Amino acid sequence: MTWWLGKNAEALARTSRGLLRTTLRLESGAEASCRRDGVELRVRVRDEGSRLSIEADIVNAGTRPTLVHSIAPLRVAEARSWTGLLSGRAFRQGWQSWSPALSLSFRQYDVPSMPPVEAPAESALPLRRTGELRSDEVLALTDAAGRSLLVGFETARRFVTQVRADRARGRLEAVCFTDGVPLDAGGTLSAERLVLDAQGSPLDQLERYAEGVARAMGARRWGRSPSGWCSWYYYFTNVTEDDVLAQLRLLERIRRELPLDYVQIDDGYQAEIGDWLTTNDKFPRGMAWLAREIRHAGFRPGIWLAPFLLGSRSRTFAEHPDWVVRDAAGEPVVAMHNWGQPTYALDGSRPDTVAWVRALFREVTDGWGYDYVKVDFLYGAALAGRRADPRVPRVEAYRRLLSAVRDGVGPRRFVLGCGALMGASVGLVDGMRIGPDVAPWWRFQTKEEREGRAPARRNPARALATGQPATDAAIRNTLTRAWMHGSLWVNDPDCLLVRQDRTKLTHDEVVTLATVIGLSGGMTFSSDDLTQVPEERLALLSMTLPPLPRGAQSCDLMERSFPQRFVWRGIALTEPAWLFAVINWEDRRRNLALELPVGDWTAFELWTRRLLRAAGGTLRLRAVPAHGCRLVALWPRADRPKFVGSTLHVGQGALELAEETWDGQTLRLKLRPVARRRGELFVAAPEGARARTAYLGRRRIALRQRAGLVRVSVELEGPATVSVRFGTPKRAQRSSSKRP
Ligand code: 9PG
Repeated sequence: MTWWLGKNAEALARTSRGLLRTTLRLESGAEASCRRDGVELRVRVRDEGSRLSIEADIVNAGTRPTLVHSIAPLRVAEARSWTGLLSGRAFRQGWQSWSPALSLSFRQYDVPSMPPVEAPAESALPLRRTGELRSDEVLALTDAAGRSLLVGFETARRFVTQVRADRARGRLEAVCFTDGVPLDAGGTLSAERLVLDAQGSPLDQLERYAEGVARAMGARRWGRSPSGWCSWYYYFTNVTEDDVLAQLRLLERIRRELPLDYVQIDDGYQAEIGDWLTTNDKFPRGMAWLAREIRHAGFRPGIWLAPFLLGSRSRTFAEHPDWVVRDAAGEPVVAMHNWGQPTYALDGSRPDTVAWVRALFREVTDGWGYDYVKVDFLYGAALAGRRADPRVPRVEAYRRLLSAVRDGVGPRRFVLGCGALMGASVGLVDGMRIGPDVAPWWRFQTKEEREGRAPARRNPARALATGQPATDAAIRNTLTRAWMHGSLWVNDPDCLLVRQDRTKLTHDEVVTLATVIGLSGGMTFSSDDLTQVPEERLALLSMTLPPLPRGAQSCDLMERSFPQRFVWRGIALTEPAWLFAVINWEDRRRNLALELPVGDWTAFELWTRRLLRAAGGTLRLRAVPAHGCRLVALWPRADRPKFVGSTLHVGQGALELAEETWDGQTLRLKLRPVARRRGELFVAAPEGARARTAYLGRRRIALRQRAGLVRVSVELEGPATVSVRFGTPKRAQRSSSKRP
């Protein structure tokens, strides 16, 4: 591996004894050190297969304690040989669930993140220049020549980290913010481990990075993503016990079509933020009773808490004012103004707060009976400020509290992190919200815009900028953080809203949301009043259930801030070889093109129910509606009739098709319904082949054929075989594809 980063690499540290600085050779086995006033910076470079890792320690060899402010295991300045990378594009993200994650060009301004999604570093000043991009934990760079480089911290046990690139200075820097923790004489403090990867595409590098973080941090592996219903996006804080019961009654009736695992009560049951075990009067029979009702109906109970926040009005805060993080003046640090009050952050350096969190979650799970906890607004515990024990840096304080959640919940129940730190949550959560909230509208608007008091601004940079609730931003992060899914945790793309009441989302926007959540393989939660949702919209939800066993990736992650192509790869004969979601982000209808992988394909588009013809390796997708999408299934071209898709599941065969056989005359499709029972199957017929009859089991069913596409409507009670008999074209051939 050539480390063309050049000769100008250094490592630096800021301590109370001053700045330590040493040059560093970027090759395996290299070591460097420097010393100042009894304090030493030691750096080691190691070969990790296709990557290099850099470990940096501060050793206090003196006789007095020192304070350690930051360690930069890598800074490269004026590296002329690679500055090309700083004129390409970079993938950047923020430190927590809601933070924007996207690629930007060095000609753009970085996204102006606002609290609570702002970059956490002490020097997170507003950026005033273009060409200066910052990313929390990991930055991936790529240039026009096709070179790429990932720089990322593989651990997040104690410290907040950031990677920064500055085109004007030709500088790249990876910094670990050590919060000024004291280091005693004789002590050692290690920075989080940094890795560099220059092999393959940025997406390869990000996937490898996720695997590295997963190994280093002991990621949990849940398996198939959970599904469920969540109260938040319809009822918000007004949710009542009766609302939940009404959903339960409906869910019991339609559980075959909507086989959801969990019914999750969100924000709105608690007496106060911090007073979790006291229920408000909208839940008169209490949360243990409701958990039993949910379980009795055949679902597993889930519940929301913001366990690291204390509302200023809460009894817990009144009784324990010393439990919160404070600023230099001794005032509580405000984690967020919400729920009509300031909320403060729990101090995780204290044994009593950690014990309180553990006991709280034991009660919610073992006591009340909840099997799933959505723990929200977690970033609060990692805010800068004064903690009781100054030796505990903020990420460590965060992890102590999150470990207490895990201890209380136990190893087998599901923990969903939300508003949560990314790397620092790995190994402690099963699922992770990886984007801003969805919303019953497409794009973020200010209050004035929503109320029609200001004209809507069309500047897309604004949509980039915020972690505020908006469906476009939620979808964007689902695409841009897809590489985390299955490695670090299961991704939570947030809820799928399909309703027609209380929403401004158009039909096309709902279809895009369903398609992206469906292909993501991530958690699939509904959050509507399902009693009000018309049948054809329930069908959209049903088509995403259960979640696919594997996730899709954004192949144009580094080309656009809002990726247009989300790609899922099939591995079995009953799966499409490829599934492509192609999204129109523009506000007007557009023709889009999809470049196909090399091969000879039959392409079926689900939402327009059409076979598409490739011209020169490109598919033309005509008149894709504003904010709409197309879902294209590619199958190896066959000279016989062939299943190409269905409206039973977005996976287009991946789940519902068990086996396909062709005996020269009849195509037999063995189906195993997973959720949706009533739908259409699509079969591509070669030239001249004419479908004559179709049967569902022994019962004759109607079929339609237009040009090369045969359509049959089915309603399945259970596993069943659909047979379509063809009037034989002259030269019938025998072939079949069976699962081994
Ligand atoms: C409950 C909600 C839901 C939701 C969570 C979280 O002000 N903010 O920036 C802000 C961001 C997200 C947010 C609330 C406020 O939503 O993501 O699913 O559980 O809390 O209050």
